[in-house]
Amino acid sequence: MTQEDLRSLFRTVGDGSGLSHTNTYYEEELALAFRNRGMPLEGLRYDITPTGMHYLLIHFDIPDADADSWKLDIGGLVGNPLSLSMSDIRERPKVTMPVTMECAGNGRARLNPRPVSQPWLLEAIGTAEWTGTPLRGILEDAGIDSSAVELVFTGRDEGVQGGEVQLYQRSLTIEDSMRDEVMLVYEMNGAPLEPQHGYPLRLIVPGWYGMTSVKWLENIEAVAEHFTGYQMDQTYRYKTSPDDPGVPVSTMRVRALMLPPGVPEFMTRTRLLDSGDVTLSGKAWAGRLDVTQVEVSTDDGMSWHKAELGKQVGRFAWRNWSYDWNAKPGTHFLSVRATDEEGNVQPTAQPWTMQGMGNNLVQRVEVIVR
Ligand SMILES: Nc1nc2c(c(=O)[nH]1)N[C@H]1C(S)=C(S)[C@@H](COP(=O)(O)O)O[C@H]1N2
Ligand SMILES: [Mo]
Repeated sequence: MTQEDLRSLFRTVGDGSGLSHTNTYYEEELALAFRNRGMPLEGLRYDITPTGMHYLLIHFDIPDADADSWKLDIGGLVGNPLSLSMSDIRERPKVTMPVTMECAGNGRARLNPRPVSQPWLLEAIGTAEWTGTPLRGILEDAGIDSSAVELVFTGRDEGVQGGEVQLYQRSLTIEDSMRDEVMLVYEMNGAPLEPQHGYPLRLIVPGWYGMTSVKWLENIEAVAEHFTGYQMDQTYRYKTSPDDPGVPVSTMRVRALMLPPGVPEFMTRTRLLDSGDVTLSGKAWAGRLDVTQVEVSTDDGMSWHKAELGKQVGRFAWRNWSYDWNAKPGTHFLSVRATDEEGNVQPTAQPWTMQGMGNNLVQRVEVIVR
């Protein structure tokens, strides 16, 4: 292909006039996007996301923290309140588990109209090997009172959101907190947690969207009523209008992503690929459910073909998929969609909500084959 051919095939124009301008972004969203990086999609090639490529989401600031003086307090409706140091926690039974985590806002910026917030496209995802101790053992030692219905998890980070001064807090029912896989972790990918990922201690709730996995965890309180904090009742809701109380966001919806084939054009990320046989591949996950099917379309969603399911990285981690494609010269739109064991399949029309939560609309990858 000549330079002229490529210039006319790729949408980029020097002044940006060839770029997508269905969305214009506020500078504040850009600032959030710098703070809260995503996983570059080529990171889909790794079963375990390198720590520096795992997505980040931090509502306020990364707090100052020191493992030597850190204390986790467990109180409220418990028979035996505890105050644990990091060495107390490290002495407890140790488990390591790969867990796929996704931000509930992943896909938000692909909605139209776009909810203004952290403008994720598809990259708020990662799979890390987390090391820590099961929460359940600690709860058993604390002796949760039978009158308790939820645990409130409080991080050290403080800020203002929706006009409310708050610490980052989320709650979980006692039943969900007692599940075998829920962990208090102090290592990620074999190294101490980095400051931005919750050093020195965080919660990991496998299968749930990321907001549940409270970082910089300082306090667990057993309470007798549903906790109505900002991050529970004001946000992380599937709401369709301002006065709709909405439904709480919980486990991750089914989704597959494709490792973009070939090489990218600098601005648009449209792919350039040589014609011939190519194996398309990627990862798929479905919260606490299993992925039962992955399908690929190479004709912009007109027809779908079963992909081969590959290795599942862990009970609560994504699984590989692949599909062999004979790429013919021209422009193609590739898509992938997954189905979970309950028959939920990713939508091809946007699941619009006020806060842009749980948008698992299928990915669409533009590819120019030469
Ligand atoms: N204390 C605290 N915990 C938090 C958050 C936060 O802002 N503060 N963000 C949550 C959200 S919305 C997500 S998606 C995950 C992101 O975890 P990561 O940055 O380690 O990927 O952390 C969750 N835990
Ligand atoms: Mo998130």
